[in-house]
Amino acid sequence: PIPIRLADYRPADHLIDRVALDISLDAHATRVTATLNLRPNPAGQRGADLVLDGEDLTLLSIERDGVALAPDAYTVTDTSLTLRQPPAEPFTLTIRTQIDPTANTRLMGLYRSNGVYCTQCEADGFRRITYFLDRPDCLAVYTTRIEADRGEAPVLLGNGNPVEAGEAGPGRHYAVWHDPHPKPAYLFALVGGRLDRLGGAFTTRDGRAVELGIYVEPGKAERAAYALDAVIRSMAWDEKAFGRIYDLDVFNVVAVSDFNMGAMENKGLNIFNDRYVLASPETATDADYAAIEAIIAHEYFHNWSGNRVTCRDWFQLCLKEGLTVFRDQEFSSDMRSRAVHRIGEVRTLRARQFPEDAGPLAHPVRPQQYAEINNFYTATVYEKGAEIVRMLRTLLGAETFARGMDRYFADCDGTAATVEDFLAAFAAVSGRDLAAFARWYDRPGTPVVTVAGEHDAATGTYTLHLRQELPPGPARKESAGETDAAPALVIPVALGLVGPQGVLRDAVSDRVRDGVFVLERTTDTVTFRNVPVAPVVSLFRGFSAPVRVATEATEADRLILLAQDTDPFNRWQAAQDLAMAHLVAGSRPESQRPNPDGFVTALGRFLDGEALSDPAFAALVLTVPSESDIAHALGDTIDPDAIHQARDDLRQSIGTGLFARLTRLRDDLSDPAGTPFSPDAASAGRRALRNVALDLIAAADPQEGTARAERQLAAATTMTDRLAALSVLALIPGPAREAALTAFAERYADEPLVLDKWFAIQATIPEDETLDRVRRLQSHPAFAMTNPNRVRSLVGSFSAANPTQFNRADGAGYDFLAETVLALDPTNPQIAARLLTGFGSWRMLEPGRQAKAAQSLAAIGARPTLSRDVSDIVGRMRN
Ligand code: BAL
Ligand code: ZN
Repeated sequence: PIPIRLADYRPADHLIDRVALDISLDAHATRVTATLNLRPNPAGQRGADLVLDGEDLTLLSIERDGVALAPDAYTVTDTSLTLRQPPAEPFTLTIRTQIDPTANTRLMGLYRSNGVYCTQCEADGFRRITYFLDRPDCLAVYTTRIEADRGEAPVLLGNGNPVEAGEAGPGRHYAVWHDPHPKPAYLFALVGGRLDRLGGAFTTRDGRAVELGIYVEPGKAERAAYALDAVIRSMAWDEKAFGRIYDLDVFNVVAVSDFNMGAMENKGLNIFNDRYVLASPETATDADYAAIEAIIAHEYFHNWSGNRVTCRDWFQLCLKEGLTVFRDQEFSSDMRSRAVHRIGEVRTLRARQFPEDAGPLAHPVRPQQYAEINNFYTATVYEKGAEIVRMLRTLLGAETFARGMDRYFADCDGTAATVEDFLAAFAAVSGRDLAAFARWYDRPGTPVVTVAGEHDAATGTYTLHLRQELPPGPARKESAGETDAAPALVIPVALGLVGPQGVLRDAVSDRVRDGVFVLERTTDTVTFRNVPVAPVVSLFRGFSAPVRVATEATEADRLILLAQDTDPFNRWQAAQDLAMAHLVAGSRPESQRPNPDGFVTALGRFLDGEALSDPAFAALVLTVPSESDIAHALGDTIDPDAIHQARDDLRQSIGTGLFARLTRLRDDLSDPAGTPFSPDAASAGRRALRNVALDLIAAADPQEGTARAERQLAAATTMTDRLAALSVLALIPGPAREAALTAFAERYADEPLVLDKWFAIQATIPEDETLDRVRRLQSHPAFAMTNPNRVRSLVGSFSAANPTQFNRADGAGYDFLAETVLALDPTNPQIAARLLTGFGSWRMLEPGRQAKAAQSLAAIGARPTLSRDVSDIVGRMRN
């Protein structure tokens, strides 16, 4: 595919001020009449042809200012409609097209999900509805008339506010929606179908009464209660935290079951993957509730960061996504425990973004080029993009940052903006030059910060030497033209000194302000005074920058941080580092396995001291790093079986060493009979800790673990407890596991979202038979290749979360993924391409597995009819 480059951006040659759409829904022959008010763009090229985007459309007619166009006045191709020599004055085009929503398996544009008509237009789906300037810098005011069979689609929803509704001939009805806020086409949406509604209300700070509606599959309205509550809390929070007020009379959320993404922020009409709306104690885990809260908030917050201020072009995707992730993280932190949430954010970043940044798909937060934009909805754009915003706040301070946000929204409201516009707002309010900071947007790869310290007892000083560098690898290749001598990044290092008795509060340095040192050169030095004894340095508190840290810290140093640091993130990090030292050594065949007793004893002390005061935090401290984290700590010639074994061994050591404590903890944390369910963070934390304890008990004693898990499964009143027990059983081969899996499937035969969990648990069993099991499950009646959630649960879990089996030494796991990608590509290339990213870390593997992975990638690459989505990923993966 030919790449599109940021450097080639130029404004459109025409503008569309107003759009009137008349859409008559039909399962196979939906008719769309689009009336576009066009004019030449003063910033564009004078006299240029008008080139509209279009894809999979049947053109029925086209008129200019009410007069049918002569056939030689325009040209239609598979991807465009070109009007030659358009007028130099404003004019109107009326274009009638026909589309087939039932045949739309790509789930982009207008399609049907379980019989419900719905749309997905980001990034470039609107061109599958009508011919249009389908680019984010083309902002128009939309009025949409939707007509449908009343029986088939009693509910008709559009963007903006409802204007009128009525009969439209025998059996048919219509609704008109008007959105007064100019928007790009990617924010267009409509829904038509049989849906139940859970209604609510919110009054904005400026007195606007907003009608809220959550629309779901008939019979499931009560499962939307948590989502509705999250909408109300999001609206209130955005007013208070960011001064952002909602700007329409209605706000609707619709849950559909076939959806490529998690959700979509269409103006006034958010459309969601149903897994991020529907929740009940019987069907949803605590993690599901937290995800619903976060994603409802995320899509709502886009109303300002994305919709009112949108992106000039798709290279600026992080402008709305990174910022909105930052905003939803702050919301969730305020709703829950900030420290626990921060650890979760960093775990996600390390699990998804660090590997991406270290592999063949590495790209800057703001890419310089793309072949297929749908492949850039990545952890780098979202999660690392959020970290950049967070660093900006750390550097400027909360108060200046808040003024900068206000300035950004004020200056850019109603525009399609750039990263430069965003930074300009903060430069204006702070008087700071942010040019060096801006390098974060353009530099791929995770920087490594190496830190060494020396204590001088005679002067009572402690000096830290810091060095930043970009590790060699794909990221360097991607940062075009940059070399080892690339200018430094601006890295906020939140830090403090700690001793065996606690934080050394008297230690000060002129270069540390509010606990933060700013590393803006390749190397630098910081000296603390008033340090009578050799301290331990607590670095990157709260994970103040998305970097890897290399230090000479010893086990003793880390034990001090775990016990004494005041920063909860770094206490957790110390436990992770202690575990990782064992896991890395244990994963290397030649190395001596260190004795974990000191670490296990420290965990025991930690549990005795505070497990019950903050169970959610304790659960995280007890969770050993994932196999993927260990692989990335090792860096190369990875043997996934050795990693798995090392992790099992450490879990077993912890379980054995703390057995009595863990069983007691489970008793202490059990809920008295009749305790009502609450999804709040404190209750979820108690469940999390008792289930981590169960996992470790089972690791130490599988028989005891089986018995306890079976009892928990029988008595559980929440999906969290039931699924945790099933996950424990899934790791222990034998009849108990198979019986439990069968019973679970029978109980939830009519609950597709719950069966997704059941698919995922089985796909991640680390045993040789799992691939056969996954293949068998592909024929299960509840599985469907047409449904993205099912594919992600079964195939995605196997490739992304089962390292030993996906990376089988015989290459069968790779072959399976390649087959599935090729099977899916013709119908849903977006999901096929996403699955293919399961190969993202293939170059880190030992040579035998690398060769097998290369063969599978070559087999995909050899298919002559690949979609742009898949061919882009496979090309970069093999490059
Ligand atoms: N804009 C795509 C879905 C999301 O990030 O909100
Ligand atoms: Zn988003």
